[in-house]
Amino acid sequence: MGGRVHKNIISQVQGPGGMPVFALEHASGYRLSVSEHGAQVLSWIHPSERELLFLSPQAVFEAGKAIRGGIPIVFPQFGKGALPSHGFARTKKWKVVRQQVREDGPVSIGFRLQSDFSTEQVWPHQFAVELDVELSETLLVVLKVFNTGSQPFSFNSALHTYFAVGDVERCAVLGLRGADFVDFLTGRARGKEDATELRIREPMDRVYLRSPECLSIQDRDRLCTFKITKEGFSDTVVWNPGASGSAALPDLGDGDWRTMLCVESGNVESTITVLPGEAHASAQILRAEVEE
Ligand code: TA6
Repeated sequence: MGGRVHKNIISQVQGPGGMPVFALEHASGYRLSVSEHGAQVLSWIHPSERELLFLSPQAVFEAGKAIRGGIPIVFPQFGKGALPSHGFARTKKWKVVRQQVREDGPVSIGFRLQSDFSTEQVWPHQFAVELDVELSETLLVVLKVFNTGSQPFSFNSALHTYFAVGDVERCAVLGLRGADFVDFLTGRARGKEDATELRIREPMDRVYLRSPECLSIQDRDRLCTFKITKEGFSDTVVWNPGASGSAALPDLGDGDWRTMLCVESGNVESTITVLPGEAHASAQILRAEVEE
């Protein structure tokens, strides 16, 4: 008697806080949910029913607030600055503009956020951002930024991906050896990564500059390897707050830092400039190799 038969479907459900959430299911058995709020992937589930993304049990689901976990969209600012941390895209309500469910092939959904009076008050540019999420045996996320105004503008962006891990101190990030980095925990001191396997044994908050397009995360606790391939994102952020850092995050429970690791494809130090009428696209593909 085989397991449950999976079909390619998209259904809309009411998520936490009453937020519209779209549930995607692929014939491979991979499942995913993404909220209209922030166009944020909240969950990505392996056919073995294992959750692959971390979503904080203390996450807040309220208009105007950021959800702690999944894949927050960072735009148009990375980190702290003139705008709220990581920009306004992840706290805005996006619009579903595309849904595609073919008999075979990926299942995909597309969201759009465009400038309005409220965004132009804080960021005086006319833009549209589109996010496409495509589920198959991999998870493809594409971020497109359109300049719909008459003046060039520059932005930073990232897919702030929270990977679910068994124990972050038993994980390693591979592929960063030789990359220059900026360490946000030591006053933006610069260094060069010399580890073939980057281990996370203390709080870490680094941006690796011009990082390789292909990286992997080995979770030796849950026997899972994540393969990350990025395009149009020049940098990679590696972040884990540790016990000390998570104490300052009310939406991250004690000890939960141990079961998450952020490896983020982004344009963090490199700023992207888009001319009027033009667009910039960037993408990441995630693949999970789970030892059953
Ligand atoms: O991506 C790393 C980082 O910039 C850290 O410095 C930390 O602030 C993290 O993002 C979370 O930021 P948030 O605004 O979501 O609390």
